[in-house]
Amino acid sequence: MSKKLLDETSKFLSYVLRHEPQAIGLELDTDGWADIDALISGAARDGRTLDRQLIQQVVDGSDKKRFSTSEDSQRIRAVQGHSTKTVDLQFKEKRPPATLYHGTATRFMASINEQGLIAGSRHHVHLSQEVETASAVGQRYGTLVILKVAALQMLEQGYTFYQAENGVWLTEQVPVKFITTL
Ligand code: HQG
Repeated sequence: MSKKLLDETSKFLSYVLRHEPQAIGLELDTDGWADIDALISGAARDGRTLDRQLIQQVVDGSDKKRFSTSEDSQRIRAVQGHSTKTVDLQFKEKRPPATLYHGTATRFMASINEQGLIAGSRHHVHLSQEVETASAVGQRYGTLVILKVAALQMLEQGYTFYQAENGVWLTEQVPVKFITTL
């Protein structure tokens, strides 16, 4: 299986399982689960050949563990990162470490300095425990800026944090007063 095919398939799965399931006539339940046979036939109508082996390799090989399959191997979902309104994942609340990191780009900073971090089209602001992960995320958008978020202080002031099963930290928003630049 070529890396290119695995990367392309991972991007496709992110697209349909997080954002636009309707693009291939796929139904997700509120927990984000899609039937794997329906995913394969929906993708085929879109001219994309998927099979269970390829899907499983993407699930197992995903550096960020973006996807999971059900115990009976009949269903698949993205574990976080959704924008589609049909999905409402019930994340467990969790006490965050003192500091979490968010990677972004210089071009967003004027707006972030005014509004804080907002979820945008996704359901949450995404934060990470490691600077390296935040760097990789921020670099996708331009010249990197790493922001430090005073997560524990936020918790103490009533904000809620969740952790997805792949370790990504989530919160609804981060007001300016809790943000510093690394
Ligand atoms: C920025 C990756 C202007 C924010 C990662 C980011 C993550 C603002 C962009 C996941 C803003 C949104 C998500 C404000 C935030 N004004 N810009 N007030 N507040 N922004 O892609 O966090 O590889 O929706 O800094 O691991 O970059 O896809 O979010 O630059 O978990 O699996 O608006 O994507 O996972 O971009 O990345 P995104 P993100 P995957």
